[in-house]
Amino acid sequence: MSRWILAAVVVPCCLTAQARRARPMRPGPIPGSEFVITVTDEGCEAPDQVDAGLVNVRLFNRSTTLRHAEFIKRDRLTPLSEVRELVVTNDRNVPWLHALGGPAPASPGGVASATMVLERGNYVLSCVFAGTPSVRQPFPDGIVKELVVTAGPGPTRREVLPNAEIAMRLFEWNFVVDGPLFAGRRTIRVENAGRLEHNVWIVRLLPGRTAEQAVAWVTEPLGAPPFEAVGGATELEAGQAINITVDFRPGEYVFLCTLYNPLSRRTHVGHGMMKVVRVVN
Ligand SMILES: [Cu+2]
Repeated sequence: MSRWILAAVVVPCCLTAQARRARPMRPGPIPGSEFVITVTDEGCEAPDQVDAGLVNVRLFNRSTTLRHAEFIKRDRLTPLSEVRELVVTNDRNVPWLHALGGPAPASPGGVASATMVLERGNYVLSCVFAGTPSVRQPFPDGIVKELVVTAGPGPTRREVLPNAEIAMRLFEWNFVVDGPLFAGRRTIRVENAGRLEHNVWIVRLLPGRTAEQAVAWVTEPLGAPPFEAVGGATELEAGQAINITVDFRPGEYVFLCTLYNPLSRRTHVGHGMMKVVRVVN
């Protein structure tokens, strides 16, 4: 039995047993619920319920490939199997699925973090391989999960994202970042100011590797990537924003939008949606 078939049989029952309600509040000065996702080659372990409002998401990548996590709100209670098919085939151009972002991507052994505002409703959480959307590959069943965002015990109020020290705007076809990037742990507000959906990968080039090689890899991910992925935001629909936290070291980084444009049959990075940034002390 292949590993993928074995995963499809074994993982769902394990995940059901391990699924739990997220802790409602974390102590200390950081507001919001804590939401921990652990991704392996066999599936994705995460809470199946969380309180509405601010949610601090951390993605631990225990798999052997780049991984990210997408929060997708759904207005219609379509069976998960149908939603899953839309997600894994990247055929998501339906008005009842809303891409609200999430942490992206983390290299194997790495962590990616994001803070989001989630409204009440029914969602799916997708932890599919963070590669070019046009690449078809096997997916274990547990890689796309149901998530319910509930009203929570406290008073209902409209939550807003905390202030961030750096702002990044995404649009067709570039990124704008306010001010220089210095080494250290930075919080970035990522906002989709464009008309189309966009994402951002933040990658640190390995020594001797180039931005052109990074672009080539996300377009056709063959072999080991020429970079270390350190974070970013998964697909955001127009007008959406999340905060991400990234640990920067001095060096050369590239911002990339890896989404696929079915009209032009090119990735957004193929339209020029990439930016090279040098991080200094
Ligand atoms: Cu884009």
